[in-house]
Amino acid sequence: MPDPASNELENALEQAASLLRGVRRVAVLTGAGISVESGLATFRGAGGLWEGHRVEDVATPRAFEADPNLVWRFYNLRRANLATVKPNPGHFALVQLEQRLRDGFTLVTQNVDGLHQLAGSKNVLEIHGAIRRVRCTGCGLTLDRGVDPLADLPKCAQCGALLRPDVVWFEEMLPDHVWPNAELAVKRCQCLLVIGTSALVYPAAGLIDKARSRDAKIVEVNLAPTPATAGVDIALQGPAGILLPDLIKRL
Ligand code: BJW
Ligand code: ZN
Repeated sequence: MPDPASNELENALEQAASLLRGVRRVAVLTGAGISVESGLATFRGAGGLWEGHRVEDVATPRAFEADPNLVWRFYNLRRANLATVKPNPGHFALVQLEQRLRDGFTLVTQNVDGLHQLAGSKNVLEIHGAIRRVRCTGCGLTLDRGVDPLADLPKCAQCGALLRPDVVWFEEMLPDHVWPNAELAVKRCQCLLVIGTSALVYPAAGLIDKARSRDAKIVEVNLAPTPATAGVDIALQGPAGILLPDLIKRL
């Protein structure tokens, strides 16, 4: 007896491949789920990064002002962990998609882990910043510090003020040299691939509605249904590290 669930997935994969074969402009929105098969934790849910921390203790500007040591300890652990992880087949599948579409491909990522670039993706918009970078709270200087350990409370070499991770915390605006390009790519695309995000955090999640309002087709790849699932054209349920290579192989 064929398994109806795998039949359904097979049909959905074929439909998604046929859709992608027929379009020239694709935008992709990724979240923490695409890096799970590299060994990184997601934010929400069991085993998530914020288990044991209240979000407001680590991911708001107020939290950093109140206890920069706690916040830096949290980010230094994550920076050190990045030294041990590599991109997975899901990241590499998106590199192949970009090679196929060339200028018609934009990868908008909420991830701060840098794994898309490490895999070889070129047109990447990091809308929530990058954990490898630090930013001066005094003069605004930004620097790529890789994943090497930093001093407990690192200071700016230029002005002496406290450095912070160059990421976007709750209640902060998204970088104004990146966000408008993400909106533009999504408004122009014919198909938006939404991969491994809970679609809970705005304004990133709002990109899905933006694409839909311009009649783009939406394909979601996620282990589990999200608030976006009901409104997408094709939902592929399963691990991105398996489904994305399968999808790209069919093109
Ligand atoms: C797999 C898988 C596998 C697992 N394969 N899939 C209404 C009320 C109150 C507040 C707001 C509101 N509307 C908007 C806001 C503000 C707020 C917000 O959205 N809050 C909501 C939570 C309600 N947004 C903001 O504050 C933003 N700024 C802003 O709006 O500015 C204007 C403003 C100014 C002043 C005041 C108010 C507003 C900024 C948002 C910044 C988010 N920053 C973080 C931290 C980055 C730094 C760091 O890494 O530490 O970004 S939060 C965190 O969430 C991180 C992520 O990028 C982001 C999204 O998470 P993601 O990637 O979706 O991960 P998860 O864990 O949620 O989901 C993983 C998914 O993967 C799941 O679905 C799994 O099923 C799936 N999965 N394994 C495929 N193998
Ligand atoms: Zn400075």
